[in-house]
Amino acid sequence: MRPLIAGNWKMHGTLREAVTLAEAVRAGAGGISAELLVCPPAPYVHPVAVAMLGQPVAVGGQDCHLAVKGAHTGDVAAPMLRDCGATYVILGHSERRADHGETDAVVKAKAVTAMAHGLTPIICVGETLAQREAGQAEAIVRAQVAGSLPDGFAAAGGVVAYEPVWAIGTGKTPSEADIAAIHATLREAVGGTTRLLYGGSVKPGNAVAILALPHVDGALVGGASLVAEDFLAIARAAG
Ligand code: G2H
Repeated sequence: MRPLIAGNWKMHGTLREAVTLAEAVRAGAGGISAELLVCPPAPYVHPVAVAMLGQPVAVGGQDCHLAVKGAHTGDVAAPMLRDCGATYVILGHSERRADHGETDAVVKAKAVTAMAHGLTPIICVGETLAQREAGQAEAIVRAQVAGSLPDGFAAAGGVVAYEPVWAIGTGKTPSEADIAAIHATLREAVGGTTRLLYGGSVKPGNAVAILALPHVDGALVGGASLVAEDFLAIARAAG
């Protein structure tokens, strides 16, 4: 299946920097066979989508509310993201689960809303260091998948990202064997058509090896996605 290389810009940058980064990704996207996606902070989704108009780079949100509208100060609704040009949304990132107490049930409800409003969800799962050291990594991701993915997820093209919490922004990554083991577990859980991304300290230097692993169908890239050349180098590593 066609790999997906997604950039999660998290809460970084000015508007000017976001548009400059988008333009640099756009300029380098020619000839890359992987599908490219950038997920800017919510206020920058529309200007980045405008910068990507007519280009082979998709734009996504980093979260959406489970309701489509209402009294939810500070939140962003799925139809708003779609209206601003997004076609994907990251859901259940461990930073959302930790900072906002998002449970599997909340993530699942958000995914239902996202899918109903034309957004492809990218649902994140992953274990903490304590859970890995306790030998629970596979059981944790299995439980998160069972609890977070709604009916119809595969048919809607939903994507799952395995992001071990202890590898996020730390420069540490699991061994290739450990990534392969979790991805094999995920493949068994979600079936053959769902793209499985690896995320957590993906850099140009480790991307070739990670993206070559079985059942790794792309990457969710944080820090390295803020540098266009690094993001594009990772995308080229997807083959
Ligand atoms: C994991 C990843 C992107 P980073 O959160 O979602 O971030 O590549 O900085 O570890």
